[in-house]
Amino acid sequence: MSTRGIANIGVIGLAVMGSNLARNLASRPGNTVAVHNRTHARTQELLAAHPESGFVAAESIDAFVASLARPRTALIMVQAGAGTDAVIDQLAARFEPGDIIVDGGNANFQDTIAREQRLAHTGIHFVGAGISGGEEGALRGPSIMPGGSAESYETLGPILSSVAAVAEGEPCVTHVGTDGAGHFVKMIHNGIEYADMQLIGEAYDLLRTVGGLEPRAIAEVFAGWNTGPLESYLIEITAEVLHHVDPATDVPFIDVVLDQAGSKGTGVWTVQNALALGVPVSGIAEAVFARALSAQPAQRAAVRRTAASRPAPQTVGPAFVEDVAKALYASKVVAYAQGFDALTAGAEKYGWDIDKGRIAKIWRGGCIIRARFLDRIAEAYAENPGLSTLLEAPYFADAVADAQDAWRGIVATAALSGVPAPGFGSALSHYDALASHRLPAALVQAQRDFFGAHTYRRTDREGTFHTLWSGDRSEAVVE
Ligand code: NBP
Repeated sequence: MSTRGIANIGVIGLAVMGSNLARNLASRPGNTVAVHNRTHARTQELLAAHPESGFVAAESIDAFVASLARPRTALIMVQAGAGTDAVIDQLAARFEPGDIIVDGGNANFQDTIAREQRLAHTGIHFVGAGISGGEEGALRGPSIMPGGSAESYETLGPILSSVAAVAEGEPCVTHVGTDGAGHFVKMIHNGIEYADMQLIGEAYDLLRTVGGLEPRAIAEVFAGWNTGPLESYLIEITAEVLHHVDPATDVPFIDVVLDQAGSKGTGVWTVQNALALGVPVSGIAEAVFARALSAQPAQRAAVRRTAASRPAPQTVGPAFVEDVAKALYASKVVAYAQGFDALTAGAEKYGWDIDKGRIAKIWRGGCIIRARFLDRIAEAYAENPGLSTLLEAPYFADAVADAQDAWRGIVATAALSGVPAPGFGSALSHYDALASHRLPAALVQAQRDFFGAHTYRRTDREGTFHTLWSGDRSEAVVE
């Protein structure tokens, strides 16, 4: 039987993500899936393991392209970077105007913008699609954040909707914006994920070090939290991790894991871009720095040796666990508010029409930060799409106000007990800075004028001014 033009979607790159997505696609009615991998043995393994998928396998790139129906639609799931470029070039040499190349890997959105521009003259649509949920998500339903042209989404939308996770009856996929918007939104998702994980880590540390709870008891606390407003995938898996006992040593698994965290770089990208955009994503930055600090064993050992006596953990009362929950919730509100601020700034800079309420909705299922909480964010933007910050939405304003006493108490307790809580602390400072009537930025601006004649504006009249600091200290109107 000829396989010419029979597949409505093709997947290139059949490592764990590509093969799981291909299987997911093949399991949905209406899809016929072509598959190709540089090393053909991998394709053969997939076919042998999953004959039920009815894949159209292609050993060569020419056969792969020939097996696709028009407009040809190919999803690239290869290693980000040079591998992706190599495959794009292979496809672009064979595709025709109107065909669609989708990069579902973890590309930097700037690379996606450049790749789209590179292909623009060919009439081939290039779509960068953020895909979150890891290998399990790829197989069972990820959250998908495609960018690219609106025209390509007409073909792509139904295909991606068929495999995406479903939350409250809606597929977790939407056309998030043009060119690199998909990978930008995925980057921000990952940044928020970093912040959320750090905050959960700090809650665990406080419960253990100050609260005196053992991992199993903390697991129960997290399992309980997972039935309330903190309900989320990350809280759920934290309970499971803390329950787990290392089979080799019979001690809590958490105690045999080296306390040095790694990363693949998307948190760093988020912070770098937010810095360039002038958006204070301090929760994400603290999370990235906390991982970096953890991976400095020599410094840690040196300061452990030289540090003066360490404070004893504070004595805490029966409300401690509940207070930690409140501090966690309030800090999380700030971290998400910061992430959505970065989305707003990116959309403005790159000209994307990003619907933040829709983004909150497609993050409710399939992805790592999926949570009940995102419903609240979607509701907040539905009520007022022009929110200047999530912190002004009535629901979040009330939630943070309710948590405030506990939050301050926990940050103070952490400091007095010598427990590092950079996420909780910076989130509280962010909130307090926004809520302050007057900030010491006035002093900073005056200092800038003193040493660099950087000028200042006044509270009592319009204009730009400079004080003649090294002269008679009279004030000059600059403009
Ligand atoms: P890997 O990132 O491990 O990449 C392996 C695949 O890339 C293999 O199919 C390999 O072919 C292919 N490949 C390479 Br390497 N260089 C190539 C080239 N020059 N030409 C053609 N193919 C090439 O796979 P993965 O972990 O499945 O991830 C795929 C993408 O999805 C990545 O961008 C990743 O960042 C992203 N992602 C991963 C996750 C996750 O949880 N793992 C989650 C979300 C997104 P070969 O078999 O011939 O070596």
